[in-house]
Amino acid sequence: MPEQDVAAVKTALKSQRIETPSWAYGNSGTRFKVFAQAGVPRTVREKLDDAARVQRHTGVAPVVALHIPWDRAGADDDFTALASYAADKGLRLGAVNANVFQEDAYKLGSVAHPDPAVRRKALDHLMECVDIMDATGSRDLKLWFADGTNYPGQDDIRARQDRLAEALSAVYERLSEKQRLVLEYKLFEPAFYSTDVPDWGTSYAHCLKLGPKARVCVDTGHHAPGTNIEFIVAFLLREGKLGAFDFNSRFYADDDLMAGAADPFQLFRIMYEVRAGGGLEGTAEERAAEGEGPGVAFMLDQCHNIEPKVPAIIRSVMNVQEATAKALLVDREALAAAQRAGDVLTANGVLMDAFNTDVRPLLADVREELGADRDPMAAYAASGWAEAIVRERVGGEQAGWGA
Ligand code: AOS
Ligand code: ZN
Ligand code: ZN
Repeated sequence: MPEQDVAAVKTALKSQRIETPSWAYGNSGTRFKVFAQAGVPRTVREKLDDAARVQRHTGVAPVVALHIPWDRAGADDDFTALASYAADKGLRLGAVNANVFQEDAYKLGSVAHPDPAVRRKALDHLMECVDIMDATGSRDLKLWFADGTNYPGQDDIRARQDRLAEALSAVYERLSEKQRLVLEYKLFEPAFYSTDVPDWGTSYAHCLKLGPKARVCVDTGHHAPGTNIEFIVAFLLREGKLGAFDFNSRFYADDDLMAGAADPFQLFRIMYEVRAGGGLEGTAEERAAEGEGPGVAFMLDQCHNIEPKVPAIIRSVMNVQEATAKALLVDREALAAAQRAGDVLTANGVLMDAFNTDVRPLLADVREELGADRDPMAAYAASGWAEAIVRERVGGEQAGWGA
């Protein structure tokens, strides 16, 4: 590869920002059991301390997504102070994830609930999340609704869409010009008959009506098996409606395993479509700048139930980077020529050549140039952090998935 091309690939890799989820640092589990790990954060600040380690070793993960109420900032809920704490650690606070699924009131849904009092309660929480975004400087409000029904006839599917649209529109109006909402879809679970935002088309249709500050969030674990996620990505980017990823791996349903662990080839195909759609262009600042800008947020949304959490997150960041590097190595000119010529095998070969390239040495150079570690996993293991947190973090328990 010519030297100037290598330089361009490195520049793109250095400007990528991978956002880690605060909840991945805490205890989580399956519906059967939460296996508590020693040394997990007891406070949101300790989650940021762990995130700072991930950033120190990788150099591309300086953003941390929050979850409200799991990440209450403290007795006084001072999110401005939390943002400065993050800044002192070389981090910034990212997407604010709302939670309208963990209270008894939400048994039959939140913003689509048949009872207006429950809808009001849910909307109040979403508005509070925007207040928090004002304090933290976060751009994105991430909305995932557990709303749906378990039985045919349980509720009116069309009326639920009307209620959902009403809430979304109220939240949209509350956003500043620099803020966005990203609407996540999920095929099923916890609802098993109908889900109110089950797929990208539903999310897209709502976002289109809302306006330019509303985008779709693609969680890679939220589709039927066999779904071509890269097609969804290509389509949404083309329409200017791809807002964010929740990266994770799945073998069966919403497994929330480490990104790139189950199917690195799929992650590569997704990242190739991101690249082809212009999602890797510009500087990190340009992409993070404003509500109506082009920025796609590369977030992780995963739970580390049996593996140690900080290195699992480091591994996930590296896996996303590897897929990105391979996507950037695709020889677009050769690919376009083969496609024009209808040369199926050559076109496929161009993609496979990039996928089969060992990008680890390139990424080691990128990290070194960023002042991070060539081998983040080894550097973390040698750092003593894992032992220190077990020694120091005694007592206390942070709320989180299943905890
Ligand atoms: C739930 O299945 C979704 O993936 C959510 O994005 C996510 O896990 C949640 O927002 C964390 O609160
Ligand atoms: Zn998600
Ligand atoms: Zn999920």
